[in-house]
Amino acid sequence: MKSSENCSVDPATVEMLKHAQSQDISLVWDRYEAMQPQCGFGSLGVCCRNCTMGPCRIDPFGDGAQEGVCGATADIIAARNLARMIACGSSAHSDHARTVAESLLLAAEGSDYIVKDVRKLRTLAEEWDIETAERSTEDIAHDVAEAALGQFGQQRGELRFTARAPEETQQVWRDAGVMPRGIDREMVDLMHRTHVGGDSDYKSIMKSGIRAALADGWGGSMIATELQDILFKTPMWLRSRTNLGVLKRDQVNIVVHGHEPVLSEMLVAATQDKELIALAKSVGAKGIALSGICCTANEILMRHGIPVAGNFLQQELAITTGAIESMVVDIQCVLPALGKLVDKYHTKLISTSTKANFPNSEHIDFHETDALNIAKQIVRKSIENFPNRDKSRVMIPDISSPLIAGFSAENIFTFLGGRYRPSYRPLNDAIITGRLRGAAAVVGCNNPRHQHDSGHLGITKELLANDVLVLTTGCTAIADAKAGLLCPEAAEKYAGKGLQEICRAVGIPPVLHMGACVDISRVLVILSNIIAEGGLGTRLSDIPAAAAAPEWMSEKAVAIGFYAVASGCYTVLGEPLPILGAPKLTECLADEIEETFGGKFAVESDPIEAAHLIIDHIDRKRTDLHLSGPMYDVPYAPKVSTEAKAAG
Ligand code: XCC
Ligand code: SF4
Repeated sequence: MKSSENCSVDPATVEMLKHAQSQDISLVWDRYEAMQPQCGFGSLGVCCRNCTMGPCRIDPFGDGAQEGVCGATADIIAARNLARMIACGSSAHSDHARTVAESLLLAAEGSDYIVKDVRKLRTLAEEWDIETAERSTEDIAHDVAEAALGQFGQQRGELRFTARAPEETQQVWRDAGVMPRGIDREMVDLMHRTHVGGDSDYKSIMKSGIRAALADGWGGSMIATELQDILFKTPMWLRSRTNLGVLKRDQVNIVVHGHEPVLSEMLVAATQDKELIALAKSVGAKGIALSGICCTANEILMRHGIPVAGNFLQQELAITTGAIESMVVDIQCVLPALGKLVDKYHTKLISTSTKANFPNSEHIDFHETDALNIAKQIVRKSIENFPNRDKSRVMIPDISSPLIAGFSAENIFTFLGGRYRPSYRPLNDAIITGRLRGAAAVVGCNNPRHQHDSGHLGITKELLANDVLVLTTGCTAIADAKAGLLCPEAAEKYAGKGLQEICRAVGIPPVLHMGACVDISRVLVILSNIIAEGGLGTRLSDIPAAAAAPEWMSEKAVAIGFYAVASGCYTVLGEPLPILGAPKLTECLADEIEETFGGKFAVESDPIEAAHLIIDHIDRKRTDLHLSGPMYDVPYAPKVSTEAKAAG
């Protein structure tokens, strides 16, 4: 394997990598290396196995076959493959949303779940024309849940939340024929048309792909965010810590990993149960320590301040600390490799989703109807496992960082607007005057192809230095938190003068943690609010803003990229989409698509260069809006560039 320092810029990860190497434990980085060289046809997107006349592959050098047995060209094959990635990614977010909607329905009928944010429930009910006057919370929750569930099977019309977008952006979608009708419908449409002998025009395949992606961003993901806020409360800014050092030497460590907060929320409650804490003490532990990995960690961080043990590439390392009694997983981004790994430790891998079993996992089916009892059962099992911990093998890096999280479309303005002026006006004014150059959403995964966290940190620091406010979610947010970027002090260290002034005046960090990846829907709402506030154009694509996913790897990230682009966002990827063997499709997504939607994709693996693509884009948008340049111009290549470059 590469040296530990080449694998990651995170000191805790480097320390644990060395530890794992000394124990002869193979990790995701080793498997990545063993997989080299990876298939070139697959990377370029020109391999098809959609029927058994194939598999077929197109020779990218033009010497061999230029069409599949059915006659499909590179552009058709790559478009179909990409479309299927979008379908899967959108389905993941949306099926998660379905579970939340079902849980809200249970809350209405009386269960362990209760509506914690009644105000948000009522606001959403009014938005959806559901009667609220003189009705009980349960009745309203029932109707909202049913209406949300209706969005999945809706056959005609437009998804409800698309009405949140500026009118002109909605019209762009209607004119382009990509306005999503129903969530499930768009996924089926996309799968159907990619069947052998189906849609054989890469442009119309992409059109359907965009519709499915919009059904994620303005459908599934937004439903998940909104209903989770209603059920578990809208986040409020809070402090916590992150990195493997949050694991406790003397307590029962339970780590949740995956995505759906319907489970992790109940575990938060169960780990606070007095009887269970007493039980933990009876087996010699000082208490029960809950922490998380990946997006489910972000969910309970945002609402309860539960510490985050790490991001995607740290899931195996967490187990190699030897200090985890149970890793409780649901679905998405859980490496099947965990099965083999837990065999070497006392750690129990507990799978809980009806949709996902894992090798070597003990399955405890999580029924929303008996949620708290099941959560308690999981906690009890974890406690009973504490005496099996081999203390001589425990190795927890003494590294963790403080952070502030809990930003939402509702509370960002109480920060940026000041407590007494609840509007987006001050945010818009900050951009209009150029104190803020613009905003960028930096999001996404980790990928062993890239030095862990270096893409996130490199691009984010460079944006900050150039007075770009950064919004973040998912594994990027955890990377930023580990590096101290989610603290107000980070503004002094990394931000340009204008952004510093804003951060100082309102006491915010220069990077705002908006939650899990489904919560990128919060960014869509914020952008819509910015347009509604006025002065920054009439379409989402007018805003001096952009997006980046420096270390993305998942199909969910593809879906997000597409709804971002279709929502007018210039989106810079650190890793190309698997389409480079398809010249026309590549041209379409990197250029032509902008004319219709105002957004397009760019690929740049160097984080500093990527940041400057975004900054240039923001400046172009400022010019288009006839705004002045940034208030304080930053000379190119400030101090962080060299630092990050050296690290890369
Ligand atoms: Fe998964 Fe959501 Fe990616 Fe992290 S960022 S690796 S998708 S956990 Ni969403
Ligand atoms: Fe080959 Fe066409 Fe079948 Fe794909 S659909 S495997 S390109 S014959």
